Amino acid sequence: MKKAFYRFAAAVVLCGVLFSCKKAEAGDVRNGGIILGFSQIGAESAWRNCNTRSVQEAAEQAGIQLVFFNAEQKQENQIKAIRSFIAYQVDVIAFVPIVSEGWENVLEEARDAKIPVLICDREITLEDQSLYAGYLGTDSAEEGRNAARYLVRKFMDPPPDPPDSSLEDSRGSGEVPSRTGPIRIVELRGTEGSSQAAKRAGGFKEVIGEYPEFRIIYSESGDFLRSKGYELMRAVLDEYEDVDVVYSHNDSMTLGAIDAMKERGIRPGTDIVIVTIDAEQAAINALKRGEVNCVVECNPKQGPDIMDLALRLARGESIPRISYMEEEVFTEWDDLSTLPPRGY
Ligand code: GYE
Repeated sequence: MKKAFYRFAAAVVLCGVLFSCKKAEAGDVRNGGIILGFSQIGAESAWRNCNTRSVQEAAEQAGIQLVFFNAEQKQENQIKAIRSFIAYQVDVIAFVPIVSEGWENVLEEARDAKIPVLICDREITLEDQSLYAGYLGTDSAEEGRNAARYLVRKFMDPPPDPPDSSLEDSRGSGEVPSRTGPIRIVELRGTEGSSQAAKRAGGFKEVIGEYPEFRIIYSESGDFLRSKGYELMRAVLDEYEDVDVVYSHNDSMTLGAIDAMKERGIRPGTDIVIVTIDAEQAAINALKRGEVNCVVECNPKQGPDIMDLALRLARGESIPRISYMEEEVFTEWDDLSTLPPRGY
């Protein structure tokens, strides 16, 4: 009963927020005076929190009235939020689809209300592609390919040991763990049904599948959560004697997996090679300590680009169908001393 009351209260607050915002006059569009409805999926990782901050700060910078709704990892909450944005007739709707499927009906309602929609971060699967104006985010398939390319280099063609022995002290020896038989890979996948999980797995397999020496012995979803990364890694270490590699779809799960390894006296980054995606500060710090071997960047700082695209849509301009963020790959062989703070 209490929960229902709190949910109702939250809805009342949300409506209050929506109706307290003054509907911008069309003439305000030129100086950014538009109203943008933004549905965020939650706060599941440091990456997500940085993504949220980037959107909120960029909206303020651009003078855009932001109606922001956190869906707490539930698609139905995102659909409710989008319907609220339509009811209030915001100028533009932007959202991060927590999963790829199940958006047709609400996007048809947005189209009927003549409100343009921008898809952010995660991708969406639709028969009628005209239901949204464009996508801004990261190339998850390429992130998966880059993770695999690192492993190919690590196990097939490792660079010579660094001439500066101090580098070895500060990080993993760079040694390739001795083993017999296939290179056994454990994959910690992201949220089931999300485009990131599907594309990071697909891109990875596309490259690693070219090399019979590699074998994925275990692949489960940790839902991008540190706690689940820890649980899955404990289960893996109970079940499998020899794990050579952990490929994790995000740093939060990687940090949980490292906790589980350390509990068993396993040296992350040395006994088990670790490749992770996001490039949170904690993962870069682990890379510097030699506890992680490769960090593939997934750039969360999408706010300024989202606002630019939203303003163009509000002016009735067309936008690119796909816009990707710039991203890098950091490995144990790189000089990380000049890397600026990650900010997440
Ligand atoms: O990798 C993860 C977050 O959608 C790219 O979602 C994002 C992913 C990111 O939970 O940390």
